[in-house]
Amino acid sequence: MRRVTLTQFLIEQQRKGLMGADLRLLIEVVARAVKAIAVNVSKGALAGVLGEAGSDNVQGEAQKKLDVIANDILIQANEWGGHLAAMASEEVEEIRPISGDYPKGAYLLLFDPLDGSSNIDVNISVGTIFSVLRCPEGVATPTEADFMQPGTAQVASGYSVYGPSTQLVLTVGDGVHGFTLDREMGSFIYTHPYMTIPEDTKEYAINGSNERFWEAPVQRYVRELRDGKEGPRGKDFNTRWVASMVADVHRILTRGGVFLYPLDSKMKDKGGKLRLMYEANPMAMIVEAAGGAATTGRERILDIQPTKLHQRVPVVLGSKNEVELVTRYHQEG
Ligand code: FBP
Repeated sequence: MRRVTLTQFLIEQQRKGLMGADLRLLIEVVARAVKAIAVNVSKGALAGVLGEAGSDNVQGEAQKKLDVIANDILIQANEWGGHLAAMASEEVEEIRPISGDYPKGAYLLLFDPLDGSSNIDVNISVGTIFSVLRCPEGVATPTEADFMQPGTAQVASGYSVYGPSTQLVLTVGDGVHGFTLDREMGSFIYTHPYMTIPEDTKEYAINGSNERFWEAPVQRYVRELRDGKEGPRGKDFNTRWVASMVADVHRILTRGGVFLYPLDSKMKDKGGKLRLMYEANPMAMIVEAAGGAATTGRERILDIQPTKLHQRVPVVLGSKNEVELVTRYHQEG
């Protein structure tokens, strides 16, 4: 089989008129940063990159050394790249306009440099998530307000998984495509064309230890999954929870499933656990492009009008029929 690299795939997308040269080059810059992060993640203790960085991020969470390393790699690569007007990161409070030393571009980039931080030191898959928006016409120096665009305005999104192999999954609007890093060549090879999510599934992912904090519709939904064949669902379900959203979503892209990080009474005042702009929105774009669905339990995630850069939302995504059932249970109250 002819091996197609990420560069060749993107050039073919451009020839089909699905993207311009600047978006193609931006995605290539992000992919190069992902390769550099993969090297650091895979070195682990050998490079002394495990453990805490000794600082907190804007969310008040203790930063891991690799959170900081991944963040620096993405900022340096994209600052120099020339395709952005500004960027925003889970690890940094304010947006970061491209400084005057570098050429500016037409896009805004948001990213979670290292998703699944709680798994870094225990050698379980982690990843990077990114979302691309257009910078509003005529805006030379973007502000946070220019980033406040609904998920439907994304022109591209993707994630990488640093696991047994390093994979990159992305969409520019024409299906979802997966690439595997060939470490010898140093290139991403096109291995998973048009990834799709089956409408039905027997597998769910949720942090069950939060059950007593969940709202009634989610308690009902999960109880019925557990009751299996003997219950109203009439079939048995299995459960998986990696606690790295990228790994749980990648499993769903690969074999179906439903992922829930619902609103619970512990974080009601925060609005949820996962962040809208650089976790929920990019994953929702990918899941919908693969034939799945993504809601908060109450509304379509991609339709949410953002108000704050680091706002959080409840997330229910994956196999369409399960997501619709959870959403119906919320409507039934
Ligand atoms: P970060 O690691 O980027 O902060 O992401 C949040 C996250 O780790 C998700 O990847 C994952 O789905 C969730 O939190 C796990 O939460 P919990 O520790 O409650 O299981």
